[in-house]
Amino acid sequence: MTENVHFCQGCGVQLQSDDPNNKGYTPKSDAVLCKRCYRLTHYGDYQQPVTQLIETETLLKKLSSMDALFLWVIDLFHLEESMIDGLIRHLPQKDIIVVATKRELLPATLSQHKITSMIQQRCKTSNIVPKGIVVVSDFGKDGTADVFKAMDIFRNNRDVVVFGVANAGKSTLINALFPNRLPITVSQFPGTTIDLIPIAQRGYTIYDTPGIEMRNHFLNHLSSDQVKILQPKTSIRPIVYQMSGKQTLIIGQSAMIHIDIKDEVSAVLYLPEGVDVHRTKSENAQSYWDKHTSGKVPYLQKRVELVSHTWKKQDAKTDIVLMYIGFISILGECTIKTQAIEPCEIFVRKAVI
Ligand SMILES: Nc1nc2c(ncn2[C@@H]2O[C@H](COP(=O)(O)OP(=O)(O)OP(=O)(O)O)[C@@H](O)[C@H]2O)c(=O)[nH]1
Ligand SMILES: [Mg+2]
Repeated sequence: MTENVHFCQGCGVQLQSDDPNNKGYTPKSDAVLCKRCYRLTHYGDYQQPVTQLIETETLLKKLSSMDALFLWVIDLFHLEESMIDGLIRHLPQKDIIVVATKRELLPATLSQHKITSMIQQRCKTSNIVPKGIVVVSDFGKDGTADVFKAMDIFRNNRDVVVFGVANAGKSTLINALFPNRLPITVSQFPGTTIDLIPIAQRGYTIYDTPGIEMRNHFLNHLSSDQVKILQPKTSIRPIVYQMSGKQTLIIGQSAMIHIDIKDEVSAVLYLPEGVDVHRTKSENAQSYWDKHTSGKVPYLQKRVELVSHTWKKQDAKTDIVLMYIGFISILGECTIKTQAIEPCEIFVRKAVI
């Protein structure tokens, strides 16, 4: 006789009562949530999964074998971080709808048209041609009707797979689409959903999936208070600096951005409130970094080496992206050198706003 196998409705893991230190543990035989999801939901107590249950390659292979409509969830504030290396190679010939979440974090003045063309442009760079783009906002309070409309048009009797990088807002979106069922566990940390969660709906199944590419995620190096700061719930207020000469922006205890300016530059900072920013003359940057950045957000518990990079500024308006933190738009002629702690990745792109 085979034992009944049950799966956690919060994260998708197989439930077990044998090993308290392993995934899926629950002391109760009739539980619907594993202990981790239970504690996370009721006490906000997050325990990182020991290892990713499904490797990214294996997950993408599994997804590619499914005959389904694919909803690719991207985080609008972290557009670059939402990209998946070789997506088209992994999911060739699939019907993909982009669902962009967290719209309310970007300025309200940014038009819907601008947002969709910004996504289209970015997809084009990666040779991705989505069937449609839907923008949702405010934890799915706005835009879910458009998601249903897109599914109705493109589903063609197939199931639906919701996928994307860790923390993009996949599970939050599904909870907003189906508010009357037991919610899937969501959290500010990447790696919350750890296996596929099938949800049977109106004659088809919609699958939540674990986040892709979450190894060495910057947020996993930070305290939960800092992660909360970096996961804002309301609009980011851009801050503008007019700069000239050789100036440095110091971001927490994570990065220094040295800007050598020809005439004048305006820098617009799209960073969550609570991220510590200090502006100084470049000649004073190192001594400020050494003496005053301890405990400035974001920071790691231990000091680590800085990685330096010099960037060629090719566009009139350029964004310096600090992965999982935010971005800084630079308008004007200058050269940019960055120094950042190892898990904080930086790169430069053509400005998106
Ligand atoms: N501001 C804002 N935050 C959101 C929105 N949707 C999700 N979030 C936040 O994003 C974080 C991740 O949400 P999840 O739904 O757990 O993301 P996920 O893609 O399922 O993450 P994994 O399961 O780890 O892959 C949480 O802190 C959410 O509160 C949104 O529309 N706006
Ligand atoms: Mg999830």
